[in-house]
Amino acid sequence: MAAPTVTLNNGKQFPIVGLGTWNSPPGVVAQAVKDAIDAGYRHFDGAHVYENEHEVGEGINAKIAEGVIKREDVFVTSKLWCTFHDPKDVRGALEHTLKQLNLDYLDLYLMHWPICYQKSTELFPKNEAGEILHANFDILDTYRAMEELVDAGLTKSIGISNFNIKQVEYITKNARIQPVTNQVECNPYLLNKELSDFCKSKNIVITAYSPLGSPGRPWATPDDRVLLKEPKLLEIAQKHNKTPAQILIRYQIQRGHVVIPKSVTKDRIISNFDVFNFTLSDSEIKDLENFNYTERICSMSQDKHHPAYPFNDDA
Ligand code: NAP
Ligand code: SBI
Repeated sequence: MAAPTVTLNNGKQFPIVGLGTWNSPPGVVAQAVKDAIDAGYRHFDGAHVYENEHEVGEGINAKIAEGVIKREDVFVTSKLWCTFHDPKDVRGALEHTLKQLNLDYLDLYLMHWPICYQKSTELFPKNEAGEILHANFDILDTYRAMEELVDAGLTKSIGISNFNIKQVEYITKNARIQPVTNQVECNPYLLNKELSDFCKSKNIVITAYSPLGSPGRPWATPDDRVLLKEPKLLEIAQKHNKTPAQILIRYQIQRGHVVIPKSVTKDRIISNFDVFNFTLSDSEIKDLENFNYTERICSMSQDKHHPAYPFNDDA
C-alpha cells in the first residue's frame, strides 16, 4: 500500500505516519529504518541531537541501493539543534546533518526548539555550576536563515517544533516561506487542542510526537502513569482487535495530525503502520480525551528561564 499523505501548504506530500528515531540506538536503528521501509513507511523523523543520523542515512541509502525506493520516494526530516541558532551557523548545521545522512537534500528541516544555547561541541553546554549556557537569538532571525536553505535547494520545506501559539504567530506573520508543520508533543495526556486549532487555521499541519506516551524516555520512573496501559485504551483496542499503540496512532490521524511513533522492534514497526483500515468512533475519541491527566513528557524544564521557553503559559 502506498503511504498515505497529507498535502502541505507548499503543495508537497507529507506521509501521515513516520518513524521516530529519538533513543533509537546506533547498531540498531539502520535495521529499524530498513524494516520500516519494507513495511511501507516513507517518512523518517530524525535530528542532530539524536546522535544517530549516520545510521538513519545508512538504512535509507541501503534501500535506495537495493532498488526498493528512490530518494524522491522518502520524506526525510531533521532538526536544527539549539546550539546552532546563530544565523551564521544554520547552513553549516544542515550541511553537517546531510553529510551524516549521506544525502544531498532534506525534505524538511525544523527548528527543534525556540530556545537556544551558546555554540558548542556539547549538545547541552553548561557552566561550572552545571547551568545551561543559553544564547538569545531571535527565532525569526534563525528562521530567516532557514528560509535561505530552501532557496539553496538544501531542504524542500522548513518548519518549527515546540513553538507555542504566540511563537507560531510571530513566524507566520513575518516569514517569507511559511512553516509547513509545527512538531509538538501530542497524545491523550497532552491534547494540545488550542495549538492544534490555531495551526490548522494557518494551514500548518501538526506533527504529533511522543504519541505513545514515550514509555522509553530516559527520565521515566516506576511511579509514572503509563498511557499504553490505560484500561479504557485497552478496552477500545480489544473492541477493534487492534493494539493500544495502533489506537493511539489512529487517534492522531483522525485529528488530522501527522504522527511519528518510534520503535526499533520489527513487529511493532509493522503493526504501528497498520492503522489505515479502521475508524475510531466519536465516543471512543471522547473516552481517550477524558483520561483527566495532563503530563508533559518533554518539558525541557532546565530552560524555563530562557526568554523563548514555550511552556510558561501552561497551567
Ligand atoms: P513514542 O513514539 O511515544 O514511544 C516510543 C516508545 O514506545 C519506545 O520505547 C518503543 O519501544 C515503544 N513502542 C513503540 N511501539 C510500540 C508498541 N506497538 N507497543 C508497545 N510499545 C511500543 O515516543 P518518542 O520517541 O518520544 O516520540 C516519537 C518520536 O517523536 C521520537 O522518536 C522523535 O523522532 C520525535 N520527538 C520529537 C521531539 C521534539 O522535540 N521535536 C520530542 C520527542 C520526540 P521500542 O523502540 O523498544 O519498540
Ligand atoms: C535528546 F537527544 C536529549 C534530550 C531531549 O529532551 C527533550 C526531548 C528530546 C528533544 O529535544 N527531541 C526529542 O526527540 N527528544 C531530547 C532529545
